Amino acid sequence: MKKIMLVGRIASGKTTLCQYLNNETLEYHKTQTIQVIGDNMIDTPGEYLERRNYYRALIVTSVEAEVIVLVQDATDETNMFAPQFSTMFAKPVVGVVTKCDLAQPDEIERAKEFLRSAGADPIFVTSSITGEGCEELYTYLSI
Ligand SMILES: Nc1nc2c(ncn2[C@@H]2O[C@H](COP(=O)(O)OP(=O)(O)OP(=O)(O)O)[C@@H](O)[C@H]2O)c(=O)[nH]1
Ligand SMILES: [Mg+2]
Repeated sequence: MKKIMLVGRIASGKTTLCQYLNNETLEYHKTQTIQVIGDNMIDTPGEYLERRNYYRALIVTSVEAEVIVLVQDATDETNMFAPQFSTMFAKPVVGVVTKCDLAQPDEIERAKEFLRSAGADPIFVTSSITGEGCEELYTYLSI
C-alpha cells in the first residue's frame, strides 16, 4: 500500500481507519502527536487540522507521504477544510467519508461535498465498523 498521511477533525475516525486497514483490533486511543502506524500510515491528531498554527507541521510531514487522505465524519455537520485545502500539499489528495454506518444518505452527501470543495478526488464512503468501502479504498491505495 502507498504511504498515506491522514488529516481530519478530532474524532473523525482517522486512527480507527488505520487500525482497520492494518487488520488490527479496533481500540480507541486519542492521538496526541504525529504517529507512524505500520510501515505506511502517518496518523495525525485532529488538533492539527483544527488549529491553523499546526498547518506547517502537516505540510512538513506530508513530504514523507505519497498520498494525503482527508477524513470527514459523515455525522459531523462542520466543515474544517478550507476550499481547495488540498493545494497545501503537492501530492495526490483523496477523500474518505467515515462512519457511514451511523449516517443518513443526505449526511453522507454533505460530507462528500465538504471533501470535494477541499479538492479531494476520488472520494470513498467507509465504515470502519462494518468495513463498507474499505476494500475499495485499500485497492485504490495499492495500485
Ligand atoms: N460507528 C462508527 N464509529 C467510528 C467509526 N470510525 C471511528 N469511530 C469511532 O469514533 C471515535 C473516534 O475515532 P478515532 O479513530 O479515535 O478518531 P481520530 O480521528 O483518530 O481522532 P483524534 O485522534 O482525536 O484526531 C471512536 O470512538 C471510534 O470508535 C466508524 O466508521 N463507525
Ligand atoms: Mg486518532
